[in-house]
Amino acid sequence: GYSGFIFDLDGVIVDTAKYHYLAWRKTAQSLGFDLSLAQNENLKGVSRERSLRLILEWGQTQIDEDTFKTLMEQKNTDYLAHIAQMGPGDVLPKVQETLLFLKGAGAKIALGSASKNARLILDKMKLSPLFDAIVDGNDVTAPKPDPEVFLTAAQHLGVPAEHCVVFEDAKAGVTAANSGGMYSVGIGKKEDLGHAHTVFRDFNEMPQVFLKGLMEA
Ligand code: B16
Ligand code: MG
Repeated sequence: GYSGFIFDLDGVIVDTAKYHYLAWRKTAQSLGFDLSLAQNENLKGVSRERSLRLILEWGQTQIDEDTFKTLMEQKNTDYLAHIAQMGPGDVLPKVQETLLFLKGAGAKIALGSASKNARLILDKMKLSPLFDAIVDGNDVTAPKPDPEVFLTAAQHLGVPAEHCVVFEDAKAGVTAANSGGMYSVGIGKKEDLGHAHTVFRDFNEMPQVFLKGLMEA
């Protein structure tokens, strides 16, 4: 059965995807173009640096390395200003219950996030103590869709990849989980996450028997 459960952060545990979008949109607008929600879908789970490279490509804009660094810093400052307002009440519905249920059943739990702000956010949500391992954007070199972040998380848990389940809201994250040989659960729309093994809109829609089934599989 599956005994390792790896959670993405942004868009799975907290709805920070909207803040990433607001901050990147501001970046794009400062350069004279806009960033659509559809484009933003392709930024989910993507590292900060790669996100800015994509945005510049879409806006057909070239900048020097110094400006690139400044824009990344500015984006993070704007993003953190949104995050500053958040607290435990912003944990998405049924996430805490799911974590407690899995823990109670003896499963191991990890965070597998591309974000360099992951530890800060998990602390703010008062969820850090529930995690047996935390792997984030500071710990890996190859960003999603490379499976490194999830493989490292599995390693820290001491659970083989093929006994791990990954919860992901991002296309790139589902791809990463699949290529790591894990069971992928998409959190979001089937249209975006059709390559996941299973998709639920959110944790409210995920019955406990589904999790039990995975553990007993
Ligand atoms: P940061 P996840 C990802 O987190 C976000 O989905 C993505 O939009 C963001 O660009 C990336 O983290 C880097 O975040 O700028 O905070 O280092 O979904 O993998 O938890
Ligand atoms: Mg995400």
